[in-house]
Amino acid sequence: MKNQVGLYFVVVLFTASLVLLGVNACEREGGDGTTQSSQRVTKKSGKSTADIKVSGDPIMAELTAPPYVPKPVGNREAKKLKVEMEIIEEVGEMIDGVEYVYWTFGGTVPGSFIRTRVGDEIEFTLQNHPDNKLPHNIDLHAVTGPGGGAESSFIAPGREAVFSFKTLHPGLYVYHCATAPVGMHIANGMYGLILVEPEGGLAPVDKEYYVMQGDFYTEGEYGERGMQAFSMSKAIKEMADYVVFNGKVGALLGDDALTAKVGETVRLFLGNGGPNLVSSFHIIGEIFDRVYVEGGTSFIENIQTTLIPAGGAAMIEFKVDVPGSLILVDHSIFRAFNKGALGMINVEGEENEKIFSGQIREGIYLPEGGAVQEMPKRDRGGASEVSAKNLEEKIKFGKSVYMRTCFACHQAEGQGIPNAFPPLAASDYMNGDVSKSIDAVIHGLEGEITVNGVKYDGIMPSQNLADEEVANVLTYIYSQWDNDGSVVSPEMVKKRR
Ligand code: HEC
Ligand SMILES: [Cu+2]
Repeated sequence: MKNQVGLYFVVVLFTASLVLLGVNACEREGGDGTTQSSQRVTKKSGKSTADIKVSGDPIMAELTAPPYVPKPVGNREAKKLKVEMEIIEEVGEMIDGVEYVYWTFGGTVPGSFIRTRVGDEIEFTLQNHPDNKLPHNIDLHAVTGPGGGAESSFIAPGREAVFSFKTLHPGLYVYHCATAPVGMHIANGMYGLILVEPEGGLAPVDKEYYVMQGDFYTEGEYGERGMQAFSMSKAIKEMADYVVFNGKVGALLGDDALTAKVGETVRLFLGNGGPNLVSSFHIIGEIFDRVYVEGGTSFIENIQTTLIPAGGAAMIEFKVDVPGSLILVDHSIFRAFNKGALGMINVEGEENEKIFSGQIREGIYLPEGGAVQEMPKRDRGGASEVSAKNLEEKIKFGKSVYMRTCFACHQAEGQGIPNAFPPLAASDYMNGDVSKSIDAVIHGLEGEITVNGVKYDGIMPSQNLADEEVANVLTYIYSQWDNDGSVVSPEMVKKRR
């Protein structure tokens, strides 16, 4: 926090120059914004969207925290819509055991979802909580006007600013803080989405969700415990430690996974806050029926992976046809399995063999040959991990190792994946013999094994973990999912090396 005093002056200076630049660049260009163009004319009436009249009393906008979105706009007339949003700087968890100071719009990353329709007149009140340390503002990409509202909304802690704008273009837009250093405010979580529905609303679907990707830069490596400060140097080099959906690792996993039923249509409002990385958004096990490219009004069909630029958005729609887990990833795939860009949609319902048969034939495909592979050595730069003081801490630390190393194969509840990865939940293989479990982790495991009466013939790579990490992760697993509660010590692990 010490350098934030100096930072404050930099912020003020930068913002002042931004204001100047903004005015120079945008002054008078577009005039009152009523210029006719095909995009700005409503389909129904052929009128310029700037001329749409608002009717009735002003209404308060419903704002929602991710992954939820407000009720659809539907058929309603254009209105005066009041949006009230509070900026909150708060400590949150990036992944179990790793704390981070997030700067947020509305207390969440991404910030509250705003839902409007074209022609609405929005009266935006931005409040900067008195306990915050820094001034902030908001630049909404849905705004036609200088800085997207940034200059009009620049406020110190304990103050509020009110400005208004009319939504001229339907689409899905990013909003973000634009206070200098802009990159840092965005890197700390200051972004969200605002949807401007076309006249008459979007077509109805069964489920709608709000998912936004972001990259984070911490002083410590991925998973290094404790309070982690923002790293400006890594951010400048674009070396992200975390790439996540909805602000943290696992925000859309386990109990927080999204849900749908077979036969339902799903619409995802996707955004990418950046600050740096472009997302190759993909869902393992699904093809997008429609993608509203870059959040605009035209769509393309039958898409596998869609690019979402930093500071951009996309709207995707698909029908879920078979039950199972669909996996949301950034298909720049190390981000998914090593930096956190992983989410899940659990689909419930009847199997449909015509669409997906499950397994017909089992065989092993080993492109790299049959040898057990080693995970690359992790260099912690000499930094030593904090040791667990008691059983509770062992389990807590163990869970964090599990979520970053074992989870991708053995799954969140240790249930494994049929025919590929054996379960660790109620595993008779594990509960029979602690040393066999230790061996599997430190030496890897291959060849046919039987777990709870089912044969597996896969390869588990040896995991490059310290003795204490192995002890903790196994103690965690033994404490969960109907396992026998064995406690594994670093000494026991050392003996098996
Ligand atoms: C890349 C995928 C992968 C990862 C990551 C992985 N495993 Fe495994 N694991 C496997 C496979 C495959 C087997 C079965 C090997 C065989 O068939 O011989 C297995 C087997 C096991 C077994 C014995 C069988 C059972 O179900 O009880 C244990 C215990 C185990 N893994 C623990 C772990 C732990 C702990 C971690 C994390 C530190 C981990 N694994 C990470 C793929 C993985
Ligand atoms: Cu800010």
